Amino acid sequence: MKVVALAGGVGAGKFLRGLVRAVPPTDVTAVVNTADDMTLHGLRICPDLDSVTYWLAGLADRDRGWGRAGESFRALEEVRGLGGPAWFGLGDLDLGAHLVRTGWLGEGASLSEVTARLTAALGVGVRILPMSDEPVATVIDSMDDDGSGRTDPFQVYWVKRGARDEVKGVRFEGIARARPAPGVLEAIEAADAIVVCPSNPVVSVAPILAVSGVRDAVAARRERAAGVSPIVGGAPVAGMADRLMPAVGLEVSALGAASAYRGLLHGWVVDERDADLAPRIENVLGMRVAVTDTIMTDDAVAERVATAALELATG
Ligand code: FO1
Repeated sequence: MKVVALAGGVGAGKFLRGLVRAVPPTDVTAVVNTADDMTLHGLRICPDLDSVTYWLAGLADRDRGWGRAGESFRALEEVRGLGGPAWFGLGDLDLGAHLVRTGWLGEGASLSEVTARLTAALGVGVRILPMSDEPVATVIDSMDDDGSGRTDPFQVYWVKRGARDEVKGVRFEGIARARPAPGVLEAIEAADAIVVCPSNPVVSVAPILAVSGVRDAVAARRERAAGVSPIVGGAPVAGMADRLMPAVGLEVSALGAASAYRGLLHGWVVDERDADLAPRIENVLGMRVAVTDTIMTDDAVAERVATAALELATG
């Protein structure tokens, strides 16, 4: 069964570890958000591509969610001591990927080619595709504590400023010029199942869908498409979706997250704690709902979540 997963960072990484227990890894294509990417110290950093890669390679730090297990931060401390920007936690092992990626991009390789080489080197069987080879940057328009308007790149809003600013709007700079990376549309068209990972609907999945042709390609396969709620009991399992969803008119609930995919998905997996929302999701949004434990504390739980999503997508 050929499966396409639309993926952000941590939630997607955990989910994909379960998905590859339910179907062979070589049957899975993950289309990953790149709008969180940034350049720092001259290095191209792709947090969601790296999170998904590290989780699937068995190298992720399970507790922290992002970055590598067994990581050290000696280079970062040196940067701090030298007076450089040290607000973004680049670990020593993680830096290896950024160095190699930046070098290959500088030699003219596309982000897709670089990603294929990195994932092969780390033994990842899933085909991991960036949503686009062209750069797209999420920009957050917000209001700070003293009422002044601000505009920040996503990682500055989230990591440097700790998501403390009141979000007024979310934009994806460069999206109009971004074409789907090679293989993205073809994979969606050929998929037996399309699954939206439990990722942030506003800054992880929305940019993927906003790449030219992707939303239409998914909508055309709606009967084969299902998603997993990243919101459980009215709060995100990880990340800052609760700060961002209201800014784009979405309620912070499993229903609100589902409504981001109105007309796109046939099924929606919610946590047991949100079982009471199932009738409204079915009646208002026309989606079939599966209820299960979606807190992916280990790969066995993630496999059950993935199986529920696959059943909805193919049933
Ligand atoms: N998240 C943090 O909260 N603090 C960090 O210092 C940080 C560093 C970092 C380095 C590499 C990387 O791939 C991800 C990193 N993240 C960090 C996670 C990242 O900011 C976001 O969680 C994702 O972009 C959202 O999917």
